[in-house]
Amino acid sequence: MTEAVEAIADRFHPRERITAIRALGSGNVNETFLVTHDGNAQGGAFVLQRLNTTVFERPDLVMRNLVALGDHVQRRLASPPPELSGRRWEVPTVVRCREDAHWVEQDGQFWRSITYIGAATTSDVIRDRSQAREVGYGLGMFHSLISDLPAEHLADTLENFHVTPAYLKHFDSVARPACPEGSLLAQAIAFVDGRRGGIDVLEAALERGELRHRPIHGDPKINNVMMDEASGKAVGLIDLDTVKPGLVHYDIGDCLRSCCNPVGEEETNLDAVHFDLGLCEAILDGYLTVARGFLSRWDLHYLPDCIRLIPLELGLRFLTDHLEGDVYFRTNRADHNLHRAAVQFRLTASIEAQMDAIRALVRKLGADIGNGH
Ligand code: GN1
Ligand code: MG
Repeated sequence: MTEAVEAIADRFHPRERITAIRALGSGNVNETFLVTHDGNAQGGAFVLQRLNTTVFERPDLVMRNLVALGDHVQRRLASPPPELSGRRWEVPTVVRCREDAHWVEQDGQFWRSITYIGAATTSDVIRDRSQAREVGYGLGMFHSLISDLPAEHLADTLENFHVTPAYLKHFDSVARPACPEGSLLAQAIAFVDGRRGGIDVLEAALERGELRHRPIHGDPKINNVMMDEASGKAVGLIDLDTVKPGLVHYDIGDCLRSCCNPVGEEETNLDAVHFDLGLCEAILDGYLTVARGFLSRWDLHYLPDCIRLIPLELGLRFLTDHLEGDVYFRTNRADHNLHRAAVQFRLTASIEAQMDAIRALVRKLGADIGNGH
């Protein structure tokens, strides 16, 4: 590990007691490390992260949200909901640096530390339906525990995050190079152009008052749900920088687009990409065991739309970043973002082909939801 990272870690924990620092996870935005140490009563480990301040322009507000969220959930866990009985639930919280500040700013970089959830793991692709059900439960529990955190207690740290029409507007403002007909780029652009109508479906529903903002996670993809190593049960959601007010639909769509493509979002063989309806059913079923109580009929009505919209949106975000020269998502090869976009568009097409079945599934699972709302 570089001397620079060691020096930062030392601001949080005395260097001589640190036993190892290694890269952690596969995030596309921040840089994350696991620091292990001995020499204090708990021993253990913490997560050290360099926040991408090009993406998060107000890291101080990200930290404020993290503290507000942590405090709120700790209060809720003092009398845990019945669905949590027999389970553990963990919330990553801010670890202050040795000078007692919430973060360290050095050489124009923003570093912070959060607690590490032990005896739990994440995976990049889903194994089976029982794991899918747990992922759904995890998202439902997360939503349930923050459902009474007043949205105005959370700052909007990423303006227009998951507002699909805003991403389309941005895409339209970016120069498009001439590209050979039939090329991957030409196909990707044509895919977006063919789907402009209805791209505002969720925002229009919000505007009409059919949907409303609540606190959301913002990025509940499969590898942000931690599973207990022994029991395989969901124990918490990590990567809380995108927690802010939004539509729960963004989260549900994001979770499903990430989990129901069994080959994962980095797949290079496009023909292997598809949306697995069985996994979708397991996730929604797990989600609804907890979320049933706070969803309305309108929430339910727009679920099929968000399942289609969020992969389309992510594809559009990857494609725009490709056209802009990879300024947002971290890449490790030329055309990486273009391939990522192509994966999301294949997934969108697979969802579109199964739309009737998805609507029927949502109707079946939500038959008794929101009566009286
Ligand atoms: C980014 O950095 P990471 O991997 O946690 C992105 C998400 C995307 C995801 C796709 C702040 O998340 O919105 O869904 O990549 N996060 C941000 O892998 O833009
Ligand atoms: Mg993230």
